[in-house]
Amino acid sequence: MNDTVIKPRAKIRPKLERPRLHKVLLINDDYTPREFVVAVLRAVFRTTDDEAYNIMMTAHQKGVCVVAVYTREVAETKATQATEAGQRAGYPLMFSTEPEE
Ligand code: TYC
Repeated sequence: MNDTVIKPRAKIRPKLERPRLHKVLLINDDYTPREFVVAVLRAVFRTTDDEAYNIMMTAHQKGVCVVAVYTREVAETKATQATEAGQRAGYPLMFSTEPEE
């Protein structure tokens, strides 16, 4: 006789935390031409011309503007690429990242 009872096992579904998102910030400076900032925003962050212009003007007027939020790796890569584009052109254009909340 085989009295082994096989209980249906509940699916194991560990609760996974969503990865924290990081903001990419555009910092104003007095030297980088406006059109250059717009071009970098379009190329690296894939914004439209209007979005890029509004982000650039917000940083220009307030000193800093949030460009977008991504997972940490993507945020850091894009901030570095965008900052390096400015450096290659001889401008002090600066992007940084910070974790959200
Ligand atoms: N302030 C710059 C100028 O007047 C333009 C600019 C805007 C530069 C935003 C950087 O993050 C920036 N030419």
